[in-house]
Amino acid sequence: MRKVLMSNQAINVGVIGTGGMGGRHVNNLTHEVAAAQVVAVMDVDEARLRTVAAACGARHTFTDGHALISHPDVEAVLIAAPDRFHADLARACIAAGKPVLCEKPLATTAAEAYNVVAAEVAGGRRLVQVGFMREYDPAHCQVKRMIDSGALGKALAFSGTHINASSDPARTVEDVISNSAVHDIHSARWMMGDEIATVYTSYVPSDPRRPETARMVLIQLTYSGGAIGQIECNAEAGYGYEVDVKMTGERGVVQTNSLRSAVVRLANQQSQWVEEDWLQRFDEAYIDEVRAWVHSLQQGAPTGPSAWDGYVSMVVSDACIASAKRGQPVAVEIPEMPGIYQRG
Ligand code: ISE
Repeated sequence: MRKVLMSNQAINVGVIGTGGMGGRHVNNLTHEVAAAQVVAVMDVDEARLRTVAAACGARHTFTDGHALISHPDVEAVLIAAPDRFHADLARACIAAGKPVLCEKPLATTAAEAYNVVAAEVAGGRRLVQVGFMREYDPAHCQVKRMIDSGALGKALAFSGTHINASSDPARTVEDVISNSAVHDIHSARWMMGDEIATVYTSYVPSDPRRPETARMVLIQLTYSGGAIGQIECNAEAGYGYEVDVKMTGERGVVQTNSLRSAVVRLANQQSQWVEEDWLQRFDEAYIDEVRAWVHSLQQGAPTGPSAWDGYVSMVVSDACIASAKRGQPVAVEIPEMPGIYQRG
């Protein structure tokens, strides 16, 4: 493997965006990954930027992402800016020859995501990893190992449930699919080890007078190899956050259980804590994701979810949005995967 960074030394990371997600990554890189140090942070909120820089000891602060990417002290970049900036910043990292962990979605449309893939392919080596952190969640990994072991027989169906507590203001159908359900789309491909062939999306608007909004989205899938699947994405459940997957094989079923806390029985009631958001539910996954990313860079190049995965998830996301608008099933057309993305 051609090395992106020739180093057994700590890798100097620059983090773009220090809000909820970026702030968590800064914290994890600083306290949980011995092989990394955050040397630069960028945010347009200058007060937050100063607080985060002081807390992690970053020596450089920027209010412009491109300035951070081109700074010579920055060896690798983590992008946690708003979705609409992802593709442009990821391409800047590729142009600078710097590895990048880009939060999902890689772009807000498949066409934009393809530009990232094209830039990476032109450079002839992988630099981009996309933040599909569920690949690092212990329970998801167990499901994947079990299905890949063949013990359950051939996989027949995927089912994903994605419950978000609330959204204010109401979200658009596009946003619920491209920002939230995109995780489930990636899980559906990853778990099944097959591509999605058709999608059929139905949804309930958040405000019945505004059909462009969505609170509940249901996506039915068919796969190229004949399996089927479904994704339920609730943007406004009102009670908490849950993500689960279930795989049905010929001989059995394997599924995660989002409710990780102890079960309490009291006063003729049984109860369990439901987590509030993804930062709670995927706390371990986010740590393992950045650890694995930094380790992969020390070994040569990123090995986690690729720009290709980021692109294909957006092709499927665009098809889901088109299906929601037309009220009809839509076929998913995926071009041939370029050689640099072969895993293993
Ligand atoms: C958010 O951006 C995430 O990435 C979370 O994992 C997801 O559950 C949530 O729906 C998204 O808005």
